[in-house]
Amino acid sequence: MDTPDGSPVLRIGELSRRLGVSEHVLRAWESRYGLLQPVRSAGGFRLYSEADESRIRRMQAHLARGLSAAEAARAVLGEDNGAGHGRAAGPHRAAPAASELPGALRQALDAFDEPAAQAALDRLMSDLSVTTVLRDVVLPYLTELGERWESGTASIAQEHFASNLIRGRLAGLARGWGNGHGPRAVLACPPGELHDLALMVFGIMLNRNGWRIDYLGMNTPVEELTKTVDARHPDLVVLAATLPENLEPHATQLTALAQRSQLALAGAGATPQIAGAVGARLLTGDPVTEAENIQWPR
Ligand code: B12
Repeated sequence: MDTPDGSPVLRIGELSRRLGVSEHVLRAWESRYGLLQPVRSAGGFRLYSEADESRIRRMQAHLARGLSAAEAARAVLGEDNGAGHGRAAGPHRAAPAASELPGALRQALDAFDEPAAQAALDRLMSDLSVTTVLRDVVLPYLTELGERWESGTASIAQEHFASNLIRGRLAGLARGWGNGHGPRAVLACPPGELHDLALMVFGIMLNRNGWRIDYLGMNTPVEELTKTVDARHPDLVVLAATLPENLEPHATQLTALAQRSQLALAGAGATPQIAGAVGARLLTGDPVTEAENIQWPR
């Protein structure tokens, strides 16, 4: 079968095999960025054209050059429009202002301009989904901030100002995450660990998938975590650490904890060695993706 412009059509499985991109990711790029524009078969299946395949190949090339997913998608759609492929702006089209907003956010945060930073975040939140803002703007921004801090191009004050402002916004998104009837997750950082922003992002996304969150946050004594697990009977416990030295001294207690509840370790400090030693699952991906991949208990 052919599309109206005469190009051959593919089912999603075939497209996925040709491109080496999972069906899950292809669907996400379709719904999030409008990169795929399938036609429907008589039986209602989505059918993809060579133009769709070309857009995904260009998306892959942009990602390989280091663009974020949102930037890469915008570049691909911009190329199509520039080349006269002119597609109508649909509901999935990335908002034009969105790609400039991360720059505006960075500038505002660097200048200690709280109202401008909040306004940039407000606009990002209204133009894009929470998932996209967290995964494609907030997390990359934090990583870049750390690199600038390390290289001396961002001061400690700028880093503190920015991370506190972002933490406030995350706390807003987290509000009510203990409500509901879904499975329960206890989230904490081990003693000495103050990096909890990624853990908050993980909790926000997990809650959006129906989980209830008991958030203990940074610097939690392992005995307290264990008591909480005994009292709350969570379906999952996630401990996040950026620094391995904050997990290693607690291996014995964590081994006992992993026998009481499903335990997962995450963050740069969670090594395969420590996870293997204590019998915990290791979450190696970013917090948004890992939260999307956590299955509900049966
Ligand atoms: C904000 C920040 C702080 C804030 C934290 C505020 C808060 N409430 O979290 C404050 C000011 C407290 C802080 C303090 C310090 N920090 Co700091 N900090 C950062 C910064 C800029 C962002 C951290 C962050 O949230 N990143 C976002 C996450 C998503 O990125 P990531 O950590 O790379 O995580 C990846 C994965 O590991 C995974 N992941 C991480 N956590 C989790 C959790 C879950 C559940 C999942 C699924 C996945 C996951 O997702 C990411 C991939 O997408 C980073 C820079 C950076 N590169 O991250 C430095 C950074 C982490 N800090 C660093 C350092 C050195 C420190 C200090 C030791 C500085 C000092 N001398 O005092 C202290 C230590 C504090 C402590 N005892 O914990 C170093 C760590 C280097 C190292 N590995 O040894 C970094 C990398 C900066 C740098 N480039 O040097 N910091």
